[in-house]
Amino acid sequence: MKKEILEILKNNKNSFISGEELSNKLGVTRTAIWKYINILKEEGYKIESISRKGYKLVEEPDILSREELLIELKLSRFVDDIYYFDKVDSTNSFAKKLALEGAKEGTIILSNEQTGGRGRLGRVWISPPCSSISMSLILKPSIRPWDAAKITEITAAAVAIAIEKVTNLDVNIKWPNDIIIQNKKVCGILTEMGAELDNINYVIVGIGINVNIDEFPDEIKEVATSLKKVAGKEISRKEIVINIVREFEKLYYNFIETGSLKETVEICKRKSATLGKTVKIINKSETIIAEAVDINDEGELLVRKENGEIISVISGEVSV
Ligand code: BT5
Repeated sequence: MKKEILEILKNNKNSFISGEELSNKLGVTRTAIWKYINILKEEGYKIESISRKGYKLVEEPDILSREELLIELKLSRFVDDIYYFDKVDSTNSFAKKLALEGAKEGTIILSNEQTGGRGRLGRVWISPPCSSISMSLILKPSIRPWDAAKITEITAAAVAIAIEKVTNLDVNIKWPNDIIIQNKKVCGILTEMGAELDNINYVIVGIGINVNIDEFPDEIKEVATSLKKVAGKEISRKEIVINIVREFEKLYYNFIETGSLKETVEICKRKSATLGKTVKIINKSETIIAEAVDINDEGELLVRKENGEIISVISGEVSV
């Protein structure tokens, strides 16, 4: 009911709608309407109420509620359902649990705060309350397990474009999973999957973004930045999330339906912070120093080794 009331208020933003009209439209009492209006006000929505005129939405807070996002993304082809938590250990861990219980592709999990946010290889991802985005997408693509790395690139391209659209900042992608601005990390992506030998059961894409963080802990303050720090002003988390989903679904369905990564690769190349640099590739068995020369149509990084040989890298640790 809260979602329906909010949707009507948003559609009539800055004009009054009477309690009677709301109660007729939604088939509930005016007291019930009043109760939900008060809940919305407590959440930060500025709603004017004048007797005989009704209610008018004047200002919306930057909150990532399920209702708010479902309304904004109702035309999305991708979104099936949205879970929103105030606090969770890790949205990726929660998404995995849901995926195993049968959640559909297009289920999105968001949390205002993570207490056990994870990076790759068991590393810690710091996601403080109110100022970061922690989100995970559940995907159930019919692709081969070795193609799952492409999902990371699709996500990186989508996040880069979404951040640029909302902030106008110049964003770069550090292959394969970091989004950086002015050489500092603003977003990390963690792709995990449940698969059999030749069949994927689910893919979870986790996205962590530093949006309005003012200060970072000592361990990461040299390497991390936030959108607010670079833009010099608060950035709407809601706008970023909405734009990520919109950009992601374009690139994702394009890949799923045509098998082509063309658009994603084009974005990853254009925004690359890796190409042309000397990189260190750390695999389980060896460390290679090489020059990053290209990203091929499959999204693999092509590097030239010191002996001139060019090899492709599918995923792994790459440091510039
Ligand atoms: C990543 O790992 O960059 C993937 C981060 C994915 C986080 C999302 S949040 C939603 C979802 N749920 C989760 O539990 N995780 C995902 P990696 O490339 O391994 O980088 C981790 C390293 O980045 C750490 O070892 C720190 O050095 C650094 N780091 C940690 N928190 C950071 C932050 N907030 N901003 C920038 N760097 C950070």
